[in-house]
Amino acid sequence: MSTIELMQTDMLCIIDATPTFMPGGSLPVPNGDEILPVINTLLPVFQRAVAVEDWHPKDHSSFASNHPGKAPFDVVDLPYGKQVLWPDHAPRGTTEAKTHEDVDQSYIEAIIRKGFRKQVDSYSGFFENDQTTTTGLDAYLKARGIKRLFLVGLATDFCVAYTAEDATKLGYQVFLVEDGCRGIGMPTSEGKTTMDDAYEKLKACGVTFIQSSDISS
Ligand code: VGL
Ligand code: ZN
Repeated sequence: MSTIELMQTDMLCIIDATPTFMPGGSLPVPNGDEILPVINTLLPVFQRAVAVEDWHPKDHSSFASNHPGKAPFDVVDLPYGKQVLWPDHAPRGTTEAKTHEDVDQSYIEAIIRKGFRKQVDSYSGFFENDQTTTTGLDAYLKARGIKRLFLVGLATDFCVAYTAEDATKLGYQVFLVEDGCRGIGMPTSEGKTTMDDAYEKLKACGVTFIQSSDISS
């Protein structure tokens, strides 16, 4: 990848860079905190970002604790489809659910919160897992004339991947900044993981994988 020159119509999207998904948090992504210096290097280059935050009520249907007899990482059928059950995480209104305090907040122009309706989870920053209810992020970005999205955050194979896929469907050109993301990597079929599946899916959608050093400062 040659150097990418930024334009006025570019946006850095920070997905779930919150303590709940970092070591010491409720649903830690391995080495999730390593994205923080990468984000802080990119923020002054972009001069702007939107942040997306998981923002769950205590009785959220994605929590295994709300499904008697089920354990975290079990999969259940909910009215809108299959849902992985998670440990309780991202308690709304708390420091754990807010973008990590080490991220320079001064460049964040909008925060979109998701997963706050009890019945429906939301991995994507654009649509809840019913794939119908919007979060408002697309309307915001379109109103701002944004055409290219550069994604960083957690977890690569869940919220970042779902956001990236929806973004391509909504007509954005999407770049996934690999060193600004970390994944969970749950085993799936035939020795593969959710990371392999996410990469396969995103390549097919036309997402471009880059390093933060590919972006011209
Ligand atoms: C996420 C699982 C549950 C994520 C959020 O941010 O990738 N993963 N909720
Ligand atoms: Zn969640």
